[in-house]
Amino acid sequence: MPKLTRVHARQILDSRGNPTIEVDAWSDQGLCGRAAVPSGASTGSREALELRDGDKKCFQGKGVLKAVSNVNEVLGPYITEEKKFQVNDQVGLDRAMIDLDGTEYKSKLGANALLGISLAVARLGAQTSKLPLYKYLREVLKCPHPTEKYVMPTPLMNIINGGAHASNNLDIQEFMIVPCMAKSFAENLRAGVEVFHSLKKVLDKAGHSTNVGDEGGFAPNLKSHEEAIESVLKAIELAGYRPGVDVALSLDCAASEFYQEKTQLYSMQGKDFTTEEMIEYYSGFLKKYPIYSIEDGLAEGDQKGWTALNSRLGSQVVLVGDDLFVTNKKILAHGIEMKQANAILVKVNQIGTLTETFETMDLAFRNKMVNIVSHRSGETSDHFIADLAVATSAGHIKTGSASRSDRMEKYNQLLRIEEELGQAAVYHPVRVGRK
Ligand code: 2PG
Ligand code: MG
Repeated sequence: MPKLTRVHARQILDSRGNPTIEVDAWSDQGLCGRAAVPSGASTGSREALELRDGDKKCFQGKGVLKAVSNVNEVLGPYITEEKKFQVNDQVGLDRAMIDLDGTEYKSKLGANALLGISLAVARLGAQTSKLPLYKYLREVLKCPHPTEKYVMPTPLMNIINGGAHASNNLDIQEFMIVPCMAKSFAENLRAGVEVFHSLKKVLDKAGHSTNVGDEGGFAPNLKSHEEAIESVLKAIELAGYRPGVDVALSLDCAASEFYQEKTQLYSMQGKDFTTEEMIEYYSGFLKKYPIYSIEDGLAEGDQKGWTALNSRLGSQVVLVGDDLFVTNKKILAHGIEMKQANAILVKVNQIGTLTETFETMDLAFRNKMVNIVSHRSGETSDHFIADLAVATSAGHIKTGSASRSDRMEKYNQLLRIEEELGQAAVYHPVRVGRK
């Protein structure tokens, strides 16, 4: 088996024009795997550390040259010394990097440094095995997967952007659609794209801006969250689909962003809400709208609130922990014990290695939780997560709207994979159909 002989990192720019890290990993056969690291805006406080230089004179403090040098001068020499790793020894490699860093949140060397290597080596392994990445992740690295056959993910497409992703007045960060017609990924994607274009017409007609936010969704100033939801429902109908049957709705509230730790109140749409009132607010939404999932409906610090939310609404809707679980196995285990949610958002850079991502997903699958593989609001053209979603039969991918190449790259990769797989099944969300 070929050995890992060299890794090299460089600073590149992401979809927001912020620096990020890209890594090349080489084998002794001369093959090279490459990966780039994404970056969030509404981050959970317990995410693994994204190491930034902090030099205000350079990229306003957002440079990643320290992380680059940690790859080139520290991690790289250590993991390639005496060619000690075979290119497919992902677990050995990831563990060695975690041990070398030695901190709980990868704060010494930076999760961005570790993740760049981890993903680049997985790509190198796939090349060496002459397998497409999704097959390599499943067949060689034995990633967790709840179904024997490959299942194409159903997309969650963020077509109205608010919160930290846009400069508008919407506190809820993401108004998403879930095209779920169970025919094929390509058909679902087409429906999503058609709804996106119809939404442009709906917003235009109502005199709203159709500029887009960080994830390629529209970012209009609207009267209320209800107006956002109703605009999306109109767009679904205008595109010729049935809301709640062909295309459902999904929200990412990113509520940590508008939670006041001190008062334990949520400040939203010009009002303050207690946890109980927030739960009531969502319960009202579920009565009125065909909502499939609610992500980060409460803040990560509102630990008991999550248990109350899940006990009240968990049988009606998919409740997704993003900032709450930060793709961390230990934190997820605690959440499972507390019965806090029935779904998890999976973001590779929240935890910092592929091996740990697999461990977290495995725990979630074993507890029958819905898994949603997700992009970050700051992305690159790297489409690793598309392969990850298929390899793990995750069921869902959340990777933005139907514009901006950084988002479309992931959808396009899924089209390629579906073509290659032939008649692959597509995930059908069981709860959709209820209005
Ligand atoms: C989220 C993500 C991705 P960010 O909150 O789910 O949509 O946003 O990357 O800014 O954390
Ligand atoms: Mg989120």
